[in-house]
Amino acid sequence: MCPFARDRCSNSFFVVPFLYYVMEKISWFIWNRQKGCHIVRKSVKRWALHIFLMCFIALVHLEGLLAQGKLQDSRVMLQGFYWESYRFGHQAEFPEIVQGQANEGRNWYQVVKDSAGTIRKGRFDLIWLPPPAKASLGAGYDPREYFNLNNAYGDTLSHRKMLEALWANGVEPLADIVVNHRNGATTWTDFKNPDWSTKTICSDDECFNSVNSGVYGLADSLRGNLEERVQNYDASRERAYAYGDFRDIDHTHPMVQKDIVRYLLYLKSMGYKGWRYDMVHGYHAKHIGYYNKMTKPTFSVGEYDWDKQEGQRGWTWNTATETAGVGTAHLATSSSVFDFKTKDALNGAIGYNCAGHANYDNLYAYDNGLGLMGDNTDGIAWKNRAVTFLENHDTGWRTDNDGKPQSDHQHDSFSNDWQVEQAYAYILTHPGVPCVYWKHYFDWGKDLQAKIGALVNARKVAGVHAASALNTQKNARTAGVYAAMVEGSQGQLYVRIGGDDTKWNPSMSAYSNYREYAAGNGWKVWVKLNDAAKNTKVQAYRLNANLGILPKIKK
Ligand SMILES: [Ca+2]
Ligand SMILES: [Ca+2]
Repeated sequence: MCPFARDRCSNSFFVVPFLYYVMEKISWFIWNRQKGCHIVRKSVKRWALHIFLMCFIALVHLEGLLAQGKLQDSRVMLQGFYWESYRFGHQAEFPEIVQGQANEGRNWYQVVKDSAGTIRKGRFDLIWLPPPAKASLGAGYDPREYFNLNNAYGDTLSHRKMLEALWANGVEPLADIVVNHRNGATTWTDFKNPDWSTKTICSDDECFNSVNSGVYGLADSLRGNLEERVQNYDASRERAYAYGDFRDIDHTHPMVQKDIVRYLLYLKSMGYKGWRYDMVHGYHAKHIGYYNKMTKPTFSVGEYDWDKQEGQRGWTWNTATETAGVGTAHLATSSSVFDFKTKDALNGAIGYNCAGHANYDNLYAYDNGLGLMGDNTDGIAWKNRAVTFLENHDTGWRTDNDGKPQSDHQHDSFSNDWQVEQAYAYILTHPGVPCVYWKHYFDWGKDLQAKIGALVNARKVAGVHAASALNTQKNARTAGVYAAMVEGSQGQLYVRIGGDDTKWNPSMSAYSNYREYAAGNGWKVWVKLNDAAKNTKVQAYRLNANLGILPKIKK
């Protein structure tokens, strides 16, 4: 779709002034050669201006087409926080982040800012950051003021400085957009900044049926519409999800739509490039299409109901900002969605739920991958829009404010040994856009950090992307391990999970001229590049360039 590589497109605002500069120089050259010929200089100057304007319009249009990220996306994401991150810097309330871990005083935005160089070296392209709006002292999923970016993770200044550091290190920041629901400023429904009336609350919200809410039994005329019908894309539910903890927002209300677009544009001016939408089963997919069309994120991903893969497909399809495409092409302007099923399948095969006995045979499934990234329903390559991951802030071990584990979060989905290594060896070599969890990369030891880094490097060197073709290896299956050849744009990547080289290595499937790129506890990855000269040694993929200068903050 885009005639340029992504990096060049995203730098168009530098390319265009450069073209103008070149034309200016040419006009100077002509003027100097024909001294005094102001007519020639003027005419060349006019042409330069015309070309400048044409390029500007064309490139702005291309930026728009790139919204949500192109198909065959080759970017890799990092989740830039975990459940306890908001406690950083709040020493009075949280002397310890968790039991035994002192609260050193830096707020979370400072922690991320200080880590920006390491994120770049890990070759991450995208970072999903926590909800940016003012909320209660917690993880931020009860937004109170959208136009106040001073929150539990840090004040507005440290917020901005973190985004600057990420741009300087070539990492695109994604904001966590919580707009299914809102919290009042002081009561259930007194929305401030922006100020919204009860008419923006879905009429079936719990507040209208709760005697202590202050709006119990409020007249229908003062409420919003019912939660929208979504059966056309998710047969498992009649209407969008209503969240019991906070006020469900009516996205059909014009003021809501207008203010959400304003909020997203404000975040863009702050330095965010894209969106991670929270709880998107809570309102109709078409609103995501509208918000994305109006704000042109470079990447968009939604958290749809975890075990509803059919609903995830339907939601993704209905978020498209342009609906002209047929089949997989329709997804070109769609949002991505988190692939919870792949996480669950890996957990059952090589994670906590396998009870210490890996079942590599389960990784073969239907020989097309797992979960949404292995889904080809209706002949569509859904993997293009699947964001794979192993853990997030809502899953695995996590604690209450007293630092003790929550009752339903007593263990991680993958332990810090062969389990997490082998699971990353899977998602970082397979289709989908992989998302690495902060704790795994930064807090689980230098050895795991280096292994994740080597896997990301191998993926990028081979040119593996979200839609890469997957070729599972039958001889490895017979030997009791998992192996696959994944087709990248620059060559072939081979991965074995389980056992050792005697069980499977690429030569056993008659592959040759490959080189080992990464290895760990019961897994190995090799790459063979199309450019044979590059197979003489392990290649290091280039590090991302600076993203430029941040825009002015505009509310
Ligand atoms: Ca509610
Ligand atoms: Ca809702």
